[in-house]
Amino acid sequence: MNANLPKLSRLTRRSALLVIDVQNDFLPGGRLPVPRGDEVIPPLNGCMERFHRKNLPIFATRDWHPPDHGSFQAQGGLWPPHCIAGSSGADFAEALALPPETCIISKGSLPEDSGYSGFSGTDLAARLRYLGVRTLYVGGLATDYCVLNTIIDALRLGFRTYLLIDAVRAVDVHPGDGERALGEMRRQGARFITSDRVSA
Ligand code: VGL
Ligand code: ZN
Repeated sequence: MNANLPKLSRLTRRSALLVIDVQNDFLPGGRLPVPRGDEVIPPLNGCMERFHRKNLPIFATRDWHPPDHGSFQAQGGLWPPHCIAGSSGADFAEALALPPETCIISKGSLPEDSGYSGFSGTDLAARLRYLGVRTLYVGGLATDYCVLNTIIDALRLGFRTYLLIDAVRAVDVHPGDGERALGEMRRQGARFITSDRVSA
């Protein structure tokens, strides 16, 4: 895998950062905790500082579910209730240093839409195109759900897409889900990079 790691990726006018679902309910102590989910915050803060300094766009997605969302166990779904729109569990993590200009993308707001992809039912693709973005850097939670689905859609839409490998963590409902998701993203054309190699 190391052989495939680019040495450095230099930011250009056409780069954007995508921070996926770094919300209280996905952190340790939350309602759908991702193991060590809090560890994505320091590398993402470092990236946000570099993007912000260069005036490059930063998008933060958030899971934003109605109380009767179809992915919840009471509706026959997989998950305990989480990220209910407007609840403190749906707030971004306190330690996440989102610059004020961050564009917030809410998803999963309709009961029947899983909301796993930041592109599903949102204007994210249109906003990126409007800004002339060609290259995406993606980190956040969780590797095997929202990061996976967002990256697959980004690749299908034609974005050059980097996964920030030190800035993602998996739910791992079944052991190995996170690793399988990494394999799938790589097969679809995602490039892997550690956040410290994304250079201003
Ligand atoms: C997510 C499970 C349910 C995620 C969202 O953000 O990866 N996972 N809803
Ligand atoms: Zn959800």
